[in-house]
Amino acid sequence: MDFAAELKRHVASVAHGLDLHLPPATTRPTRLHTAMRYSLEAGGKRLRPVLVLATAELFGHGSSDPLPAAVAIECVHTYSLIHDDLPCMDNDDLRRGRPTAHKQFDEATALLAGDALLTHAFGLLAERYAAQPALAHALIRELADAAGSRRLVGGQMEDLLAEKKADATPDELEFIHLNKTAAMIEAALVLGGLVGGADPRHLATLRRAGRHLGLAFQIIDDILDATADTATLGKTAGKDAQADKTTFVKLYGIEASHRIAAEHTAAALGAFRELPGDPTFLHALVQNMAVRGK
Ligand code: GRG
Repeated sequence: MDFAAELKRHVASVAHGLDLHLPPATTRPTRLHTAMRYSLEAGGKRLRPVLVLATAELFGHGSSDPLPAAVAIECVHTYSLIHDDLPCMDNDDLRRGRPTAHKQFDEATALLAGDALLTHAFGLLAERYAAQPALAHALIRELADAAGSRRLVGGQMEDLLAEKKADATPDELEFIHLNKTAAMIEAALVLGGLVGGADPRHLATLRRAGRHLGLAFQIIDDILDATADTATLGKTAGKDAQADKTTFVKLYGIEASHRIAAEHTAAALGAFRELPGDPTFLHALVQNMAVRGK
C-alpha cells in the first residue's frame, strides 16, 4: 500500500464532499456562507473525516456512502475550532495557517458561521441517510453525544475552568482530553463503522481504539505546542506554557509524555488488529500521527 497516495485519495474525497455538501458561498446571506467555507476550506489535516472514510472501507462500506458522515464530522470539528479561537475563549489570531474567522470577518460572523456549521452537520446526516432511517438515527445520536455537553462542549468547559486554577489534577486533565479531543476521534471511527455496517462488538472496539488514539493525539499536540514553531503548526505555538496551562508536558515532562503517547498509540493499533478487513492504511495513519511530535 502506498500510504501517501491513499491519504491523498481520502483527503481529495473530503475536499470534494465539503464542496458538494455545503451551501455555495453565493447562497444568501453570502457573508455567512463565505465565512463557513473560509474556515472549512482552510484545510487542516482532515484526520476525523479521513478516519470515517478509512473505517467505512475497512468494513467494505456497507450499502451507504460514508462521505456525508465524513463531511458532517469535519463541520462539527471546524465549528469547535472557530468558537475556540474567539476572544472569549482562546483568543487566537491564527488557525490552519490563516487569520482566524473572527479576524478575517468579525466576531459575530465567526460565531454564526460556527453555529451554522454545527447545525448543518445534523441536517446533512438526516437528509443524506434518510433512505436508511436506523442508520441516520444511529449517526445523529453518535455525533450528538460526542459533540454535546458531556463530551466536546463539556471538555471545553472544564478546560476553561482549569485555566482559572493554579493547577489542574491528572483526573481533570484526563476528563478534558477524553472529551475535548478524544470524543470526536472516537466518533469518527464509530461513524465509519456504522456506515460500514459494523456489529456492536466491533463498534465497541472502534470506540476503545478512538479513546486511545484521541489521548495519544492530544499528548502529541501538547508536546508540539511546547516544541514546534508557529509556522510549522499553522497556529500560535507556545500558548500552553505562556498561560501556565496544565498539560501532559507540564505534569509529566516531555520524555514521559512521549512514552505515554506511545502506549496509547500501541493500544489503538492493538484494537485495530481485532477488526475485520485490511487495517494497513489505518495502522500507517496512526503511526504517522504518532511521529508528528518527534
Ligand atoms: C468550542 C465547543 C468548543 C470546543 C473547542 C477544538 C477545541 C474544542 C479546542 C481547540 C484546542 C485544542 C487543542 C483542542 C484539542 C483538539 C485538537 C488538537 C484540535 C485540533 O485538531 P487538529 O490538529 O486540527 O486535527 P486541524 O486543523 O488539522 O483539523
